[in-house]
Amino acid sequence: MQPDLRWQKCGEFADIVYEKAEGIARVTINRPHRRNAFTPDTVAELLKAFGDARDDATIGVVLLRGANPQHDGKFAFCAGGDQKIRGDKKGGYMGKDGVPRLNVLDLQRLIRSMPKVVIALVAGFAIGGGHVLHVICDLTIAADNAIFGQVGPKMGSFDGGFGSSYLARMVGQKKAREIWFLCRQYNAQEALAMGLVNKIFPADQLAASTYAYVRDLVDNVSPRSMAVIKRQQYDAPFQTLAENTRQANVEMARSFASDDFREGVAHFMEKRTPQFKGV
Ligand code: 1HA
Repeated sequence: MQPDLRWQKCGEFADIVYEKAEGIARVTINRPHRRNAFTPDTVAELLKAFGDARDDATIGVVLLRGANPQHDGKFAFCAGGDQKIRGDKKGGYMGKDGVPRLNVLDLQRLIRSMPKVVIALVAGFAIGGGHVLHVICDLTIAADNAIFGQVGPKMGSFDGGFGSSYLARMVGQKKAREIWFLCRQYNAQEALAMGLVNKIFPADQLAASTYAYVRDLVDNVSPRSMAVIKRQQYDAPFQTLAENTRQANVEMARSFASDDFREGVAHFMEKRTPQFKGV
């Protein structure tokens, strides 16, 4: 397959670009001015695109990536939740309609449960909720400039569902705790060594190299077999994680009322070190 596939744009979206070509769907988060951070509106669009790809019998593989390169030449897959629209009251992340939503957890569940192979293409930063998104995907292909990490606790936030438990099953308990507690950043080679990514390609060859990799999946793999493998081998043991995710959702809604949550966004906006009080 050539990288110059004739991508057909599907639908009109503000924050994402959704395209299809030759059995592949491609979803691009298109908010480069915020390192492709997502709002509830972005996530609503992602849910729509992923829902369409799930239901389209011609689609076998879905690629998720961030728009690149950015205004300053840097790259980002996704920097997580948009800190600039985190409400200052009890609501957490607020969409344009003023209603707070945690719909990224719905997106996580959709990606895990859909009977299609979902591949994260990570160039640059996969940080916070953006890191969780690539963890949730079935495969991750990284550019050699990729940077991975969680930041939640530094922002008075967390992901107590798939983002914690699934990650721990992927990289092991000690490493997962280090990732969440210390909030360090890891390069592509470190991510490969801990089992976070499947392949690394040079950034300027990411698209072309990925297409060859994906072509094999689209042309030579039975979609039916793949769907059953995804459900039984990988997801069946994770039913409890889905329940954990639901509980984490409740905890998160509670924590929106905390001082720490407000301080998490305040220090980021004011570019200073945080002063958390644990309340
Ligand atoms: O906590 C949750 C959730 C909780 C409950 C349920 C669901 C959740 C879902 C998600 C999340 C989270 O994701 S929490 C964590 C949210 N993410 C962050 O706090 C990351 C913040 N960003 C950074 O640490 C850095 O920007 C970076 C390591 C990704 C890149 O650094 P760099 O290259 O130095 O760029 P920087 O200058 O910081 O950023 C470029 C522009 O993008 C800045 O805008 P500017 O000041 O030029 O106008 C910056 O503010 C903006 N930006 C970057 N990340 C975000 C962002 N704006 C809003 N939200 C962001 N996440």
